[in-house]
Amino acid sequence: MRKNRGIIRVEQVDITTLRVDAIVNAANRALLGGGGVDGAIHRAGGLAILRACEALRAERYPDGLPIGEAVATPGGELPARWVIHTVGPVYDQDRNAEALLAACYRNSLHCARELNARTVAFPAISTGVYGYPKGDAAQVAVRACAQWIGDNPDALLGPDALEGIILVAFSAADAHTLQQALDAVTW
Ligand code: AR6
Repeated sequence: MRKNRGIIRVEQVDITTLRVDAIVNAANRALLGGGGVDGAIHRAGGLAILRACEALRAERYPDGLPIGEAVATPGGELPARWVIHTVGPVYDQDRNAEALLAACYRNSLHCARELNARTVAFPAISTGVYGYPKGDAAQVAVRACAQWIGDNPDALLGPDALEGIILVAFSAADAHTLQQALDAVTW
């Protein structure tokens, strides 16, 4: 398992600038944009993302995307090919916030594999408007990704093998928090 450690890494960057196969969006259940990283992704990706989200709402999620689930749209004008939209828990409102946050990471990675994405980048889901404490959220993120890799060894094989999971920090302090969690995880 040790050789798999390098797959997960931390980068301090604006996620909308990343030239990866898929970036994950910390969306809301309506899937129609918002503030924070969601707003930044829709602004940079253009109307193609919004139109795809509207179609998903109409055809698959009339009541909104459930918390913890994930669904993909094209990346529009972003350098990333795909955007995987997931909805994190509101920390002091949703019961089982930890399990729901872990499900966001797990289901987004499943979605990335269905797209044959080799590189996928996550923002720190729920740690902004939704109020999840950053240190706790970093631990959940790192553990969920490490566990997913352990549970899905086939994802690391073949021509479309998963090569990188980037945990994106928007500030130096957030990068430090994520790196500490990554260094501490045992797998
Ligand atoms: N690149 C990377 N990370 C970013 C960027 C960026 N461009 N912008 C913000 N972050 P938030 P949530 C970080 O609030 O807590 C929206 O209105 C930010 O520093 O975007 O899941 C949605 O529509 C923070 O660490 O997402 C929902 O209604 C992290 O992204 C709601 O907010 C997540 O902060 C979702 O709230």
